[in-house]
Amino acid sequence: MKVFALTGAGVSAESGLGTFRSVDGLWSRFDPMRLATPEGFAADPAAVHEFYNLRRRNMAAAAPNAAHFALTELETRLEARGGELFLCTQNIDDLHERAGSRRVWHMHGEIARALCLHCGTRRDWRGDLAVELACPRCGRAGGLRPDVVWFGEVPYGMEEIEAALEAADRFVAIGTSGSVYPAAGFVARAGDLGIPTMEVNLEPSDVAGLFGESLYGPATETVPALVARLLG
Ligand code: BV8
Repeated sequence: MKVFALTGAGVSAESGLGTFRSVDGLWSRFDPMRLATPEGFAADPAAVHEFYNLRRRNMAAAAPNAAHFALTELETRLEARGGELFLCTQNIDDLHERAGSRRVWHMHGEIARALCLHCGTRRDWRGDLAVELACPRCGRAGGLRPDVVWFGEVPYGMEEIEAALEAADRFVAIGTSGSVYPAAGFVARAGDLGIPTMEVNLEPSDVAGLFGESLYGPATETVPALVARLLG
């Protein structure tokens, strides 16, 4: 069986990382158009670096939770049966990897990587970023940014994601509000392909009506239950 799992901030919520659209969420306290767009970075790179430096430190201090570990077990057990888990995450944290997931598709990039706008180099970067830092590759300062996909930028790996959707036997969305595209459109694509779909979330998302099934509750309870059900 091939499972396509799309995860969002809700899968990391119980690890203590903030979500975006909850009442006290990130976008209620910080303006995404000022801090998560290329224009915002060009206008005030120091403010953007401060925003991501805080989140990168929070991520380093956080630990994976039972939902992350359950998805690692699903990956291992499906592969043992000749199946596959395509784990596509909107999250920029590394909690799936730290829980042992081996193939994680970060369609919105990774906060622990940096991109140099001068030379295009991408590399792991776990410390703070700052305007005055020079790129280790080209030596120029002022061009390092978090290697994440901002609003108005093209998500990573859309061709591979489409191929994985077409090959999937199941589509599951976990911990996402279904409010940002193209990720929020994946369930509609799965429906067009005739793939059974399930929403696993704390509450109905913006696209809840497009799912064939749903399982509501905290991810640390619902995701292990989902995995047990998928593995029969
Ligand atoms: C694109 C990375 C073209 C950075 C993010 C006008 C101008 C420009 C663009 C647009 C426009 N109108 C529309 C667009 C497109 C735009 C968009 O969708 N805008 C929205 C606002 C309408 N999209 C883009 O710009 C994208 N690019 O369109 O390029 C293109 C497209 C296709 C092909 C070629 C070209 C790029 C968008 C990426 C932005 N980057 N993140 C960073 O992290 O700082 S977005 C960010 O928010 C996430 O990555 C995620 O994608 C999105 C939603 O977040 P969620 O993960 O869903 O989190 P949220 O808080 O919203 O929800 C959490 C859920 O968990 C809730 O439902 C909650 O109930 C649940 N939950 C909470 N606790 C728990 C729980 N569930 C279980 N257990 C719990 N304990």
